[in-house]
Amino acid sequence: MRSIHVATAVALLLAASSVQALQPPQGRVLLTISGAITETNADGEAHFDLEMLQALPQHETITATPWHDHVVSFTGPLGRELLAAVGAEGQQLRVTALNDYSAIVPVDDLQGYDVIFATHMDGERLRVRDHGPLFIIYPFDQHPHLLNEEILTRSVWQIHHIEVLQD
Ligand SMILES: Nc1nc2c(c(=O)[nH]1)N[C@H]1C(S)=C(S)[C@@H](COP(=O)(O)O)O[C@H]1N2
Ligand SMILES: [Mo]
Repeated sequence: MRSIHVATAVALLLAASSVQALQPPQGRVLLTISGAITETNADGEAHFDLEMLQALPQHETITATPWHDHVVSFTGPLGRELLAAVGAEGQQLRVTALNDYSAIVPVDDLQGYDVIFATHMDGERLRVRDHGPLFIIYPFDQHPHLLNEEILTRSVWQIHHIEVLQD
C-alpha cells in the first residue's frame, strides 16, 4: 500500500514539474535545438520563438564582460531550464552561431552555474549587431574564475542552433 502511495506521489510530482508539451512557435524562430532531445515541435527538432524563450524561467545576470566597457544586465532563460524544456539527454552541446562559429559546451556548466541564453541586454533586445539574438552569458562577476580562455570560447554569441550530442 505504502509503496503505491509513494509511486502515486512521485507520478504527481513528475506531472507537476514536467514541462508542457512544446507548442509550435507562432513567431520567427530564433533557436532550433536538435539531437538527443525528447521534446520536439517540428521535424524532430525543437523550435523556439522569442515568446517561447521568454515563457521559460528567466534569470538576470549583472556582470562585466570582455565585450562591453561597462557592467551590463543580461536577461534570458536559464540554460538548464532550456535543456529541461526539450528533454535534453546528452552531456555536451554543440552551440552554433550565425557566422558558423561553434563551440562545445558541457551540460555541467549549465547545471553548476546560472548560465543564461541572453535575449536582452540592459532591457533591450539583443540585435544581431550587438551579439544577438542569443548570447550565452556565464556569471563572470559572481564567479571570477570563469573568466578564462576555455569559458570565453564557450561564450557564443549570435546563437541560432544547439545540438545536444548523444553520449
Ligand atoms: N558567434 C561567435 N561567438 C564567439 C566567437 C566567434 O567567432 N563567433 N569567438 C569565441 C572565442 S574563440 C572567444 S575567445 C570569445 C571572445 O572572442 P573575441 O576575443 O573575438 O572577443 O568569443 C567566443 N564566441
Ligand atoms: Mo578564443
